[in-house]
Formats: sequence, structure tokens, C-alpha cells
Amino acid sequence: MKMLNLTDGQRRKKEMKGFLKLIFNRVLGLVAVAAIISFHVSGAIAGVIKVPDDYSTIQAAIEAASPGDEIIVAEGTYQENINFGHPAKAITVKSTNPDDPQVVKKTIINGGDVSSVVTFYGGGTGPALEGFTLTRGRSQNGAGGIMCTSSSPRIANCIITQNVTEATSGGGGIYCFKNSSPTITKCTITGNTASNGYGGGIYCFNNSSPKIERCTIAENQAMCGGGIASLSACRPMIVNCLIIGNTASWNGGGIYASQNVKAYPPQVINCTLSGNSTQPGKIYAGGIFCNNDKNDSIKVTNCIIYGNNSDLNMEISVAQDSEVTYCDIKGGYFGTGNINADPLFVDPGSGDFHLRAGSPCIDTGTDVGAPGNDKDDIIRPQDGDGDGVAEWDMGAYEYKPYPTLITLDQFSAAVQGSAVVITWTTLSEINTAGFNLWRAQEESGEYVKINPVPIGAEGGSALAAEYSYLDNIASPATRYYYQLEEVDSTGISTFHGPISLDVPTELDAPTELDAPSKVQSEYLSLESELPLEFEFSGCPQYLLWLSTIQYPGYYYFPLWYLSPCCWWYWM
Ligand SMILES: [Ca+2]
Ligand SMILES: [Ca+2]
Repeated sequence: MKMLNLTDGQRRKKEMKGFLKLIFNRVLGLVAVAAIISFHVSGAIAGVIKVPDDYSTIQAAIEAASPGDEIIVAEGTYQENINFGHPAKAITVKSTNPDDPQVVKKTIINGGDVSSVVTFYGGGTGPALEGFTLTRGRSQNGAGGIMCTSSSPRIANCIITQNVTEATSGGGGIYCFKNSSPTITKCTITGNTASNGYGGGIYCFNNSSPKIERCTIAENQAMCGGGIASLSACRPMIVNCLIIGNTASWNGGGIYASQNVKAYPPQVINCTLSGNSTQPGKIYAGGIFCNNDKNDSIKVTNCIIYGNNSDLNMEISVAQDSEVTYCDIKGGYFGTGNINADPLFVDPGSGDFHLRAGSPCIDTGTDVGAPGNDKDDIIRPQDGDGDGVAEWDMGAYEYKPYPTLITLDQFSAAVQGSAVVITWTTLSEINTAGFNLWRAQEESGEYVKINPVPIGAEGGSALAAEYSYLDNIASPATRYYYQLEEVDSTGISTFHGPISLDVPTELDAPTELDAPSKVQSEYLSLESELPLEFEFSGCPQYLLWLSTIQYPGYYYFPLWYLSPCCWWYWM
């Protein structure tokens, strides 16, 4: 039945294409073009398959899909071991929002410890997987999480964690086998194991050259290459990655390379390697190891390799024809532009490997072959040392010399009854203490701060946050301008905006509300910080303002709601 559907779908598409071609060939008028466009849309060619609405399992959806289709998977845990077909279909399988870390965390494919979680075989660069957590894969043949065999899919925004292989090959998280060169972007690959083999996080073998960009590869474990291993004519490109806390029982705690092609070496560019280790008793390199074989070399550029452990305190050990340049390496290393100085990470103990102001890694990298952005998607280069010349930094993060480092996703205002609600969303925040909102009635007029106390920061370097604030002064037929001030932990401010909105001539009538259903007595102290918390039926949002008016024995609280109404409450 599924095969019949597939064939029908393919035939329909083919007929449709033929029909469109016919019309295009014979009728060239604008009217005809408009008619084709509307027909195209109503003909439902765009294939979107929903799981579990259309099919209860991801695998069933893949089997029903045609090339070009998109499978959108709702949040939930799917106990499956999926494969994209033989050869892998050129389809995209994704969560409802791969860019939202919370969605990715909640859209889980659990391999149940019986096989790899996801398998790609062939299919070139067509297949794509975006926005899943892949966990509990287990394989005796290599590849706990994702197996790529002669396949180069696009893998983005995935969390690949707690997958295992006991094979003597390897690839706890991802195994790129035999001409497999996937693009692996913005993935977190952590806690995977290849205890008897290579590449706890990612293993590249036999002419496989993945592009690994903006990934965090942490706390993985293998015999060789706790984070990443490249073996046998592979040329991975590892760019803007954080490679931390990986362990090798033998060699190459962070990265291991051997038997590749000297003329086309693996490349490690603008990566930060720290806290990787080889087990005690082994003398080999904690950070990067490249075998000193006649066919071997590795190219390491703009990297920080600092604080990796081995018994000889060896951060890096590479074949003699390798090129290690513009890197900060503890203990020093031969090569142009290399330095040996504390990189001044923000808070490495908490996993924050951004650079602090004054870091020796700021503006000391090279532009040759360097990426145009960093792990956080901050544009490179930035002038981080204030000498008027923007140059590349070493490491995964470009130091942005502005007081705060929020990535502002949206900042907008809307009229709600007789008030204005201002909302903003940050994708990441670094050293942000809080926010203030400023209002004016002319764009270049005098702005007045509207929040009585600072609005505390709630995001983090990898944590998005949403904010809203109610400005209860909205006059009809008035244009307002708002600026958002972000204040960093040292008190320095950066302004965003202004944005503007027009309050209409006629405002909505106030809404009647029931009395408060809950007023917690502990909140009713003058020492409490604003805003205080109350609950009202039918009115989830509110603000409480302490009035200066006091009666003997009473405090006087006017309460303002998001809805345009007002309650007066005495106690
Ligand atoms: Ca710079
Ligand atoms: Ca500079």
C-alpha cells in the first residue's frame, strides 16, 4: 500500500512537471504564469509528512517519502533505529524547530541500546537530519549514534549523546565510513564512547572528509581520539569547534590522526581544545596527536590548545611535515605565530571558553584560511584590542569588544488595551546583568527610563531567554519610541533600537476581572522586590506597583494588569 502511494505520488509529480513544462512552452503571457503558480500550490506537490500525525513512526514516514519531501517530527521520544533507505533518500527529517535548543532537547530518538540510532547508506549529499537528540545507540560494528557509509548527509543542530560502540573500528557518536563526507554543523556531541576503537565523538575512516563546524565535542571517550579520529586518507575540516574534556585510553585525547595523505591533511581551524586527556601512564598527547608517519601531516591554525593532560604534559604532538601556526599552546610549540600564554578563558570550570578582555589570543590569529564567523556566529574578524584594526582571534570564539554580548533575536512593542507591551528575545547572553527600557515620543527626543528596577538577565552563553514588560502609560493617537539598554556585569551599557509604535485613536475598553484568587502573604512586605506575584483568574499577566500613599494601618496597592483594567486592594 505504501509502495502504491509512493508510485502514485511520483507519477503525479511527473505528470505535473510535464504539464507545467507544456504550459510554459506554449503560453508565455503573465496571466498564464499566475495561473500556473496558483495551480502549483493547490496541487500539493510540496511534500510535508508529519510524525506522528501522518505516520506514527519516523521510519514509516521515511518509507513513504519521495525525494525532496520534508518529514517534520513533533516533540516526544521515539524508540527507533532509523535508516534513510538504500540508497539514502534525498529528504529532510527534522524537528519542529531545529534552531530552538528546547525543542531539540525534547525531540528524542532513542536507539534502545540495540543498534545505531540513524543510518545513512549512499544517497550523496541529499539526505538531511536536523534538530534531534540522538541517544542510546549501541553497535558492535561501529557507530553508536549515526552511521554514514558512502554517504554525505547534512547533520545540523543535533545533540548526540550517550551512544556506544564496542567495535575495534569506532565512532561512538558518528562514524564516517568509506567516502562519507557529511557536513556536521552546530551539533553537541557529548558523552559517547568507542572504548575499543577510534573517535569517541566522531570517527573518519577510509577517504572520508566531513566538514565539522561550530560543534561542541565534549566528554567523549575512545582508545584513540577521544573527541575526533581521522584514519586512512581522510581530510576532515574541523572549524570553530569546542573540543573539551575528551579522553583517550591510548593517544590523542582531543584529536587523533594517522595514515592520511600528506598533501591533503586534516585541518583544524579556530578550535579550542582544553581538558582533553590521555589516561595516566600513557605518555602521548592530550590535545592533538598526528602520527609521525611518512604519509602523515595535519594543519592546525588559529587554535587554542591549552590545559590538556598527559603524563608528559604534552599538549600536542604532530608529524614533522605538519603545519601548526598562529596557535596558543601551553608550553609552546614550533611554528609561525604560535604563542605560549594563558588564554584568559571567561570561566573554563563552568565550560565557558570565551575570551576575556586582554586575552593574548585576541587579534593574534591569521586571516589565511580563517572562517568569516565564530562558534556563536559572531562575524570575524573583530577589533578586539581596540587598535583600530580588526584581526582574527585564536580559538572557537571571537572576542567582541562591546560591553555585552547578547545576540538579540527580536525587540518589539504592541498595544494591549491602554498599555504597551514590549517584548524581546535573546539567543545568547554573556556577562549580561540586566536590562532597562527607555521611552520617548520623538525618535531623537529625550528618553525616560520606564522600569523602576533593572530587569534581571535570564539567559546565558548557550541559553536563550524571552522577556516582556508592560508600560502602562499609553495615550491614544500617540507614537512612542523605545530603546532597550543592556547592562553588563561591570555596569557598561549597550543600547538597541529605537523601535516605534502608534497607539490608535480609540483604545479598547477595560475588561472586568475577578478579585485575586491568591495573594501570598510573604509577598506583602515593603522589603519585597518588584514585581510581586499574584494570580487572577482569566488574567495571567500583571504588574504590581507599590503606591506611596499609606493610610494608618493599611498599605495601598494599585495593581496594573496586562489587560487594561485596574484593581485596588487593601490589607
Ligand atoms: Ca579579533
Ligand atoms: Ca586589533
